[in-house]
Amino acid sequence: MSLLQKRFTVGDYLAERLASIGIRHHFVVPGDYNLVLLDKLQAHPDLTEIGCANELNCSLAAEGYARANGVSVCVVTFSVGAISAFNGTGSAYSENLPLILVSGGPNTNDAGQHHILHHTLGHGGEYSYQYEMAQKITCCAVAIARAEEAPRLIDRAIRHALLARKPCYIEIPTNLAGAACVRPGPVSAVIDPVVSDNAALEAAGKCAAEYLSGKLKPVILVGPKLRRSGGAEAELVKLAEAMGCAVAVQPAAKGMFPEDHPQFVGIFWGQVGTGAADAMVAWADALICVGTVFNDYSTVGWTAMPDIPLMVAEMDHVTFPGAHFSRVRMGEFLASLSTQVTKNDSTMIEYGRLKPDPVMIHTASRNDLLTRKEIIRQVQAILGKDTTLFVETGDSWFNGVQMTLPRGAQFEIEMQWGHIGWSIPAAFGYALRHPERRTVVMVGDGSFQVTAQEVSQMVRYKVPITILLINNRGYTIEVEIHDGSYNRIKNWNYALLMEVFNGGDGVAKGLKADTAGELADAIQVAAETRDGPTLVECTIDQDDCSRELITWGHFVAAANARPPREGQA
Ligand code: DPX
Ligand code: MG
Repeated sequence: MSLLQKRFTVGDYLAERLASIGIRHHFVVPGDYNLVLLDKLQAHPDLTEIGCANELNCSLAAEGYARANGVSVCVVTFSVGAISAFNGTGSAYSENLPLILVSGGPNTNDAGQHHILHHTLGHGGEYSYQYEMAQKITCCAVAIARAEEAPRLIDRAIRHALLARKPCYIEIPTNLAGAACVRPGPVSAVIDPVVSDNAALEAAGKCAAEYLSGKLKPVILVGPKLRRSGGAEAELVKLAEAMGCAVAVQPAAKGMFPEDHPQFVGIFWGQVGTGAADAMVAWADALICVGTVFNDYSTVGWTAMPDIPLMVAEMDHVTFPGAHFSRVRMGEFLASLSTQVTKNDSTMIEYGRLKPDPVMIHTASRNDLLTRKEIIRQVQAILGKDTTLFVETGDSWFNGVQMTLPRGAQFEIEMQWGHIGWSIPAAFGYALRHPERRTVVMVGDGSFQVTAQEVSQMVRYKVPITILLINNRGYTIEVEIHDGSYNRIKNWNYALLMEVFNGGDGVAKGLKADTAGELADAIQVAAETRDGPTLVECTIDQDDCSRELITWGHFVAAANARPPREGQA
């Protein structure tokens, strides 16, 4: 029977829409409220189902997939599943990723009959709480109550998510997934972008000229929303080259401006940044901020907040001191600005003077006990144009940010949400979409324990991720912010865990590196293992943490400890 002759259902409608917007893998955990829906998604020839170990991991795997693919989907069951998946949905919201969270829901007859249902809070007939919760953490939440409404609501949620670069929520009752439904119209109605308003674009350009006029030391500061805004990276390089000025990059945007570009002056992260970024931003008399996020972490506890009037280009608007322009697309704005600016290399001349000398890197001998610095040295050596480096919350942030990315290398970090354990499922989701790249994860022992089960899906789907698990026996970043016995954790035999996950038919490798030579050998094994993950437990001393982490920790602790202002306590 051809697809056209087949009876079409709500589940088929969703499947068709997901496939047509570019979804190739859908992440799922089954439950009786979503089983019919899963059958429909499975039946679509362009969709591959990826089972996850739990819904937290499922949502974080989808979060990582959205980083690679631009959009993702996570399908879970009611409450017991969805409420766990809200965490990864929150990550997608704060990291600006369109993740489509789909939850099965109770049979439509049950609400009216005031039934008490399993997987619910137990109030007879009151099941809207999940939809109401989802409204807070998505840009558009829809709960389908009648099959006839499904096309309109599904299209509305997906379009909102794609335009806002935020997650959306779609609830489909268990008895509607298989209900008859019309077929979808052209996908352009859902995916076509909104273009700039010409008058606003022109006015913003004039305002930019005014902002830059007379400025001798303009600097560009790149933030993580540059990539999330979709396709403005090339325009940014064009603008930078037209201006000839210094370009500094926020830590969460590392890699969004090429680090081998002569105008790259380092990661702007206050006292823990790289190159001469901090000095250049402090010296600037005009700062063009592109997709920047100034939060307590990126400003090192508010100590690195630029204090001059800013020009801020966002995904769909631009603001200046004293003026705001809505519906100005970032890419279009940067492109038009690059045609009107004049070249001024004064900041690059200054950078030439401030630029730190290259550091002499000590190479450890094979038998030397492993150190954090030696791990960085060895990881730096494997970064190539096809590598994507995931760095987990913890000292891995600071170690990763210190590295130099060769052209083409990608860097993924979750600095706004900062959920420990994110990197394992997120790297899994990412690598499924980018099998041609080498995905490397740097993750601490504490983070790994949160989502370790998802390594078993890497084994199951034969995904060759290299996991460098840095075992410093505890929550070291927390030690630096505020120490207590709660920062110690139970040690595991991490390498042996891979045998558990292999379960007789997997081929993943688990290795332990106590010395520099053992790490070099393990990295070699990881490079040769193409049909499953390699986990390398890198043991380091408990006190072996970066200078940057300690410095940053002190400032963040001070920001956390500010006493309530008068009248607040
Ligand atoms: C916590 C953090 O071992 O890394 O390098 O030892 O710090 P380091 P680990 O992975 O430990 C991580 C730990 C406990 N943060 O130091 S960063 C609080 C926290 C969080 N996310 C969630 N729960 C607690 N960030 C989900
Ligand atoms: Mg640790």
